[in-house]
Amino acid sequence: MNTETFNKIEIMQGDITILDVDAIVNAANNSLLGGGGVDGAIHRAAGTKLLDYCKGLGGCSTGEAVITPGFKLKAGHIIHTVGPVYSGKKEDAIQLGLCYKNCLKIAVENNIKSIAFPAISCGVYGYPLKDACKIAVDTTFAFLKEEKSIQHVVFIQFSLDNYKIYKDYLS
Ligand code: AR6
Repeated sequence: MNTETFNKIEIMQGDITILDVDAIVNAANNSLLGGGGVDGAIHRAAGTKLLDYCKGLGGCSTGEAVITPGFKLKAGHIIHTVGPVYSGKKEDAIQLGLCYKNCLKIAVENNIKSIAFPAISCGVYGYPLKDACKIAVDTTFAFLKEEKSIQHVVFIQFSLDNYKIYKDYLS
């Protein structure tokens, strides 16, 4: 597995579902009832109790986040957020920034010290990875500057190309 550390921030290449962190983030949809991509992988790895639990949540708006137990995952929690479907408009960036910020806020509220993010919106939802990477990293750095309780943030990329984009930006 490729990995590199920049202070509290670590970038990795691999599968988010196997990470041993306090919380992993799911790039979900508004229904929270599962889907493809990282959402599908997380539901498969966490087991069917996750879907049962999500059915009781009543969905999630774009840019917001909700927390559930991790069930069968090593991670104790899953923070589900819904990224924007990329449209090329200014609001995309605002909503994507809110996803990162709201996940980090929920993490603090739940005493989570380590959290891993996939590239929210960068699969089915079509967000260009370079732009999304900048938003993810800048929003997280700004948050960590103000809020000291989170010790470790992982940005995990499935593909080597995406990993390199994060590595270049952080370097
Ligand atoms: N570990 C880490 N990253 C992953 C994994 C994994 N196991 N699997 C995929 N990725 P996507 P979105 C990467 O499409 O664009 C779902 O159907 C993937 O390569 O999962 O926010 C939901 O239900 C990509 O870089 O999420 C929604 O309907 C990134 O995760 C919709 O897709 C995000 O890709 C959300 O679309």
